Amino acid sequence: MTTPHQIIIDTDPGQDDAVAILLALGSPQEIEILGITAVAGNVPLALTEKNARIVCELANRPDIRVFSGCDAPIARPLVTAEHVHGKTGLDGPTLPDPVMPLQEQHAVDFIIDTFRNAPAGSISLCTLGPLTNVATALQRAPDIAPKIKQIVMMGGAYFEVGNITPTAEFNIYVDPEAAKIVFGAGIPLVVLPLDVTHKTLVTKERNDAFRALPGKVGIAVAEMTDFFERFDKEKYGSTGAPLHDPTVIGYLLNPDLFQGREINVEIETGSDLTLGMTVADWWRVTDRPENALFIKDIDDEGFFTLLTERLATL
Ligand SMILES: [Ca+2]
Repeated sequence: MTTPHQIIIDTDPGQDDAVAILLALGSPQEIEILGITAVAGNVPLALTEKNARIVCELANRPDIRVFSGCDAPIARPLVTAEHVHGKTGLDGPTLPDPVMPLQEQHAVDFIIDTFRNAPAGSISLCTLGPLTNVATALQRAPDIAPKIKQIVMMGGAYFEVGNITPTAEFNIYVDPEAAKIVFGAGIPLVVLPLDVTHKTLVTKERNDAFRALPGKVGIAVAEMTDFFERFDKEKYGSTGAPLHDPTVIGYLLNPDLFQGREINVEIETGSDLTLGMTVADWWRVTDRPENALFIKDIDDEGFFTLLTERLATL
């Protein structure tokens, strides 16, 4: 048996974040979660840290450590997405308030300490929200950069361009200064952009498959994906809601389900019109050095089979 991936999940739950966390919790052979760090994003921090604990308890894992992080982007006021995720961020199912405690340590300190105390290249960071916690950790402790095995992130877009503005994806748009720090840190990056997640749709058949799982997790996931489906179906006229963040965990579990290119990606922080754009040199028309594996395609059938299988174990 191979050693499991040791990971920190940095997240702003969010229904799709919740499904990503559940996929990781349903894969204990391959993934060991060292901690979950909450950041402000889809909803304010007080809700994202609470939602992270709600999700751990849904999976009967109150032992997972959840840390609260930054409540606002590095240089801008917070932009949230209640129009997609509902008022709580986890609208859809009715889930009890969490009993498990929040850790006392700040998420940024947890990230710094964890990497400083681990062998180089042993721990991956999985980011599912704005990059504020990670960038703040890198600013305060640049020595951790060479110790991070990789950052696998949901963020950005190239062919799909944008979802929160015509040219920007939400996670990058909310804290573009943070994204610029992360993309410039020399850490191996794997980017799961809208180009992938808009091919990862919860069709009715897939939603039915979640709902039919034994236990409360499958029903909760069906209700969560039902909720944000309303928004996306109306907006994109698609057959189901894109399941953004779980692709990050899917990549860790089976990278063969994904295809992309090593390219240069820069973050726009100066233009009002295109703020937060991921300027991805897909066609390699510049000499700028490669800094990310930018994923474009997914075997969505294979991914949903894996996801449903793992949720069934919870
Ligand atoms: Ca998210």
